Amino acid sequence: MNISRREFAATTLGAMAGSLLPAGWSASPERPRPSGAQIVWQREELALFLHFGVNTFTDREWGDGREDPAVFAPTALDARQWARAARAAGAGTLILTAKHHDGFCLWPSRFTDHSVARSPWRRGAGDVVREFTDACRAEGVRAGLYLSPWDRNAPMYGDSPRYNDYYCDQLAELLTRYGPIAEVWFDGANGEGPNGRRQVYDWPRVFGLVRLLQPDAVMFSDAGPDLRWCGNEAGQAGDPNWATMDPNAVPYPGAPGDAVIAALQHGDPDGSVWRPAETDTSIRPGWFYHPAEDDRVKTVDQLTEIWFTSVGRNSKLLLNVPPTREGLLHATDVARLADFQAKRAALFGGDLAAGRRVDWRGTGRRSAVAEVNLGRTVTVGIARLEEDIARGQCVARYAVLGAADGDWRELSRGTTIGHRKLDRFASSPMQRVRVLVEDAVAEPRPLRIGLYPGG
Ligand code: FUL
Repeated sequence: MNISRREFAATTLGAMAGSLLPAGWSASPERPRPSGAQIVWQREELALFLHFGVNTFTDREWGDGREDPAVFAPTALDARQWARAARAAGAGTLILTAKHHDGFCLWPSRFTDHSVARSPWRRGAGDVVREFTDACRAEGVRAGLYLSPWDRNAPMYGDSPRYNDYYCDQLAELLTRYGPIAEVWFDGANGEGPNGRRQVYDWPRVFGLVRLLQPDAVMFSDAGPDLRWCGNEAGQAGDPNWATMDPNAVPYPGAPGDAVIAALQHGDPDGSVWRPAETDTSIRPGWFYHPAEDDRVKTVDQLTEIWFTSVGRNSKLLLNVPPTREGLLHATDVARLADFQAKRAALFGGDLAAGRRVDWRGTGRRSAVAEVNLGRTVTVGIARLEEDIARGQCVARYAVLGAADGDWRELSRGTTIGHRKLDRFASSPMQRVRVLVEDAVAEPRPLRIGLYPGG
């Protein structure tokens, strides 16, 4: 007999299984857990975003779709340089804007002339998506693609069924020509088309196509299905930040409203789906490269701050580093990425709790205490707390306490933990550290604890 879990629960067999549970057990509904692909996505912690296209050459953020493909003329494009910089920065995935809102395709699509095929670059025979995916593979990083739903060039945009066919045809090209794609990024920005009409998207069809053609890829949009937007472009995930959420809270990508933003920021402890928040922000003020912003690249301190408010709040950081008109990442940005990586290595290189046993004791149905004895007095200024998210997310409120002699002092307190929570406090000497789990949405499971000097 081959029946699904839902069908099983509805059968008499399912009812019997419930009654066969040991006395004192209740068949409580299982909480959502991540898929294997979602775990891989989250453990990577850092991905790079590459906004590149006609805007790079017109000095704009949003093209209007009337750009001449001839403007796309990178003089020294080298995708290996992008991938090398990403790897050196500790990023596991790179996501390229294969098509932005202007509709210009960085690959020679069979379905439009508005592409690299009509540009002077490589005499019209080039394919940026090909060079990008090849470079990622060669450098051992994963490739992701952004395909803007909003298309200000496509004449059939707003003629909904026809544009949905066009969009799916382009998606199919991207997902069948270039080998494994780790992440597919659907932007929520959706305005009018060249004819002033708005498009009604067939999202179930789009998501279904990705599942069919790249079953291991994760899909990002405001409305998932695998990853949700964190609700802003400033590098700040919500606090609290649940990886679970109510799928009805954000019905489609680009859905407006304060309630939508709150749902994206915080998730929902009672949510029925696992849909963690991705934090996308740019290393520069804009998403595309503008020479005037060469001296406005975020500092290592700003990037480190963003690390604490994204990865340090149970999210993943998708950091945009835009290629220049040469088709290279700018030297300033590459150096900044390397310095940012060095800073993280310095902050998190020496875990003072490494190899120390964490004593774990339940103190109630929804509370517990974890304690680490560091064996000596050391300076501690950062705590790294982690739940085993493969088994779901559970902690709703906690406090971190430290003691040098016998006196316990509160160092920080917070709400959710999830994959990773990073807390900073004034560095001070400590011999023992305790984490009190004060509330949880299910019986809490042992936490992993890392401790660092800070500074
Ligand atoms: C937004 C877009 O409108 C921006 O141009 C950029 O692509 C950003 C990542 O998403 O919605």
